[in-house]
Amino acid sequence: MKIIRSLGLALVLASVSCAAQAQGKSAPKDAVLYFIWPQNGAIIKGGFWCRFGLRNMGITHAGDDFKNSGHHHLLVDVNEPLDVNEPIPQDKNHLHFGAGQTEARIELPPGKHTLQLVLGDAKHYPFNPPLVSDKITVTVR
Ligand SMILES: [Cu+2]
Repeated sequence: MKIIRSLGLALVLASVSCAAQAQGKSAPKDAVLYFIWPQNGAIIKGGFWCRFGLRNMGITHAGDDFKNSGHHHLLVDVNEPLDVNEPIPQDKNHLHFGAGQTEARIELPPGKHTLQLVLGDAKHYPFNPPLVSDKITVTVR
């Protein structure tokens, strides 16, 4: 009886650790993701160079599985929260920079837009908890 009970516990523990692995890796506690440019509230004419800042972690190509590193993603006008159990979507609102870019030329229609950076791992999963920048608002004239 005792053996069966502890076997059951072992199975529970095994499935818990599997679930933890399916989610993103954890980023270093002192990692910071931020916008170098633009700044919150910026008023921009036409296209602009968006510059991505990252402290205490490294930038790699998508697919390169190195410790404490990842690649940038820019979320444009995204309001839904990120799901750490799913890869970051790939569409016109979720831009991937899998070649290790740290800046990008961005063209947006006139009006207010929100921008947010998210670091993704080799397989495009957010870290867990997600490493994100502040969400900033810019106005394109
Ligand atoms: Cu990606």
